Amino acid sequence: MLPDIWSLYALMLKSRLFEEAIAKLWQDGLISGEMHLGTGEEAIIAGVVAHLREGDAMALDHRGTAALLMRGIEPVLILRELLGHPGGLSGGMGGHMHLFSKEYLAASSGIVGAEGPTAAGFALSAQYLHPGAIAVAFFGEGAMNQGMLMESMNLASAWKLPVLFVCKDDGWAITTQSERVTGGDLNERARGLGIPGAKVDGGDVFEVWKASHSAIERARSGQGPTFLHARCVHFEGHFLGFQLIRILRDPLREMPEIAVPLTQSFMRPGGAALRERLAGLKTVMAAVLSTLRDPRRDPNHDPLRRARATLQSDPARLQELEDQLEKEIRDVLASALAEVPS
Ligand SMILES: Cc1ncc(C[n+]2csc(CCOP(=O)(O)OP(=O)(O)O)c2C)c(N)n1
Repeated sequence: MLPDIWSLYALMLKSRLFEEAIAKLWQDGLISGEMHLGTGEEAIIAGVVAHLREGDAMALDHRGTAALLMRGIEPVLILRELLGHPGGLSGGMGGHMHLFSKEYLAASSGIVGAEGPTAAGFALSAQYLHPGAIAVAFFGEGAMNQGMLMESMNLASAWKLPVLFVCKDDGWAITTQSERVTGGDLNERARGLGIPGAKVDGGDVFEVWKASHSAIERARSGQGPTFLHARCVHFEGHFLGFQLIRILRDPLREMPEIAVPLTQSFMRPGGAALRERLAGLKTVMAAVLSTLRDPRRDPNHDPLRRARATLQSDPARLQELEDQLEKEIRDVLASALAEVPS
């Protein structure tokens, strides 16, 4: 079986356009609070979600919007939710981190690692009540250091639960570089629990599609869980307005904001010894300089760009698809905003 390249690209592009619209609403102040987008994860989500069918479940993290949209949930319901409208997916009370759909058996949570128990619970119920159905857990690599995810993977293995554990690894947990706080190799860790693992390029939707195809077939046929480790890049950093990303994009504007308070605290009389101050300064400068080689600066990591390159042989069809999806998202936006009091 081969993937349908056009429909995978359509899923990814729709999600990107939708999240770009969300970013604009957030920047305009219409969405309050933090906003974690999944831009950069589209190939992972599309490559997995394309295999789901009725009765399958999804447990999502704080970047759940793309998966819900790709699964088929009405985008207007999601937007209304983010806008705090009572007609939203969770009655306007959940916001972007607490999105639920009973119809599609999907639940998101802002508690890092909670995707593990949620997916294992869905899968346990499927094993008894709907054999052949499966559950997917999407989480970041930071969640791999959370106990409850490990406990769920252990039980999923022991009970041969039909789960696909998908680790979307961008290398960062907010401002912590995950390699500094992670022991060993994540696939080895899964294997230690008796779960076979695969490493894939999370920017390549076809690779993700192929790996998740066999993992999901394995789960459907009662052979138990699989762990998929997919590297990706979060182009917006941890959340919208993330300072390191602002520095990457506009260093001349952002640097004075850092340099002035940094100089003031360095020069302040009293307090830490000069040696300690210099060490602190060195750490901050190293963080800023590391942004020069940051993969988030490189558009070649963009999964959409990579998928699009494979479709260039039919430019007319590509244009038609892109125009149609842009119109669809414009209409969604207009319809959600029409109900928001100005
Ligand atoms: C149990 C728990 N601990 C800490 C946090 C605070 N927190 C929110 S997001 C995040 C980083 C998660 O990193 P990762 O799992 O790699 O996901 P990413 O944000 O990179 O997609 C942390 C520590 C939380 N929400 N829940």
